[in-house]
Amino acid sequence: TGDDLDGKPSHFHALMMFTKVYKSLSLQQKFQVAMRSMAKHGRFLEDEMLVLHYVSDAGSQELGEKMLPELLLDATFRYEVVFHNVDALTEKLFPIVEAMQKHFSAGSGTYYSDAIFFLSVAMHRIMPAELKRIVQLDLDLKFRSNIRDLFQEFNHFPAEAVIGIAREMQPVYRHTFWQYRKENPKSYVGDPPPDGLPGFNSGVMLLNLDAMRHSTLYNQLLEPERVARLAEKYHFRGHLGDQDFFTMIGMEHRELFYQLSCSWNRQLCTWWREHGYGDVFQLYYHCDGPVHIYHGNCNTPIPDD
Ligand code: UPG
Repeated sequence: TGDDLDGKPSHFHALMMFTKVYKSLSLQQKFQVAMRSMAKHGRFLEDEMLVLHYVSDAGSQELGEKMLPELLLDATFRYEVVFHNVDALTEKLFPIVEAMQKHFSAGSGTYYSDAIFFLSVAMHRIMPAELKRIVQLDLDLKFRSNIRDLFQEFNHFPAEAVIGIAREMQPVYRHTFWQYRKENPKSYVGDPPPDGLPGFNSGVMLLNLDAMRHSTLYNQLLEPERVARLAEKYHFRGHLGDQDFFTMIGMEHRELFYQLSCSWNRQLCTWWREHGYGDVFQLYYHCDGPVHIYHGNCNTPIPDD
């Protein structure tokens, strides 16, 4: 995995969280849509391989192994499937992310099992060094373009960037940063695009693991004191895990993030339109251009093309 042929990566790694799927018909349906559309639009060169990583429990792995051959029947490319045990990963992850969990998790306590929602944050310390780049995807996606083109976005990262991620398309962080915005009325934090900083959405993420390993700044930001200091500065209290962490450090250090186009993560959830933000909603929700990936977040139905 992660090998180079003449400096050209021949293996393309994609990872999805895949837990409790065996007991949720809704997740199974999302999985089918995501994998069928990925297979349908995926094009790779002959010597290339798409490596599909799933973070699973035993029951979901068994189901995944049974369903995948059929879902990928139309694939014209070579692929390989790797299952990672969620408990084994959680054990490695917990000590690294334990301190930040209280700032970015629902509820009051720090739950061991919530650590996995921060996998992307410390993936560079969990995965073997040979793995240089990986794309992390939610299950509630529908591809309308070749996933190989998504990997090409790694080539546009500026020197200091470690993660490629699209903006959040609802005013959720306008809400989260309410107090900071009141104290700093001239700040762009939580404002809509094109000039504002609306935060990030974690449904589609390009993780340059090599760059994450080598970035002194990024690794400093994982230290509990640094996280606590920033959370205090921004009065930040969230419940969306990695997405909250990246949003918060992105307000302070934009150079760490390559802004992926909204067409690679066209989120469809409209929850905040009905919950106090109808007046500004469209400013956030708007996205120009052809959609490469639909993201049916908060269980929003995805259009049939
Ligand atoms: N997942 C599982 N098992 C579960 C629940 C979730 O494997 O029981 C995985 C799955 O890959 C899923 C992902 O986790 O796609 C995210 O969970 P999901 O239920 O899709 O999150 P939502 O709460 O609907 O979405 C919020 C945001 C969304 C963001 C996501 C991840 O709306 O934009 O990408 O959280 O933080």
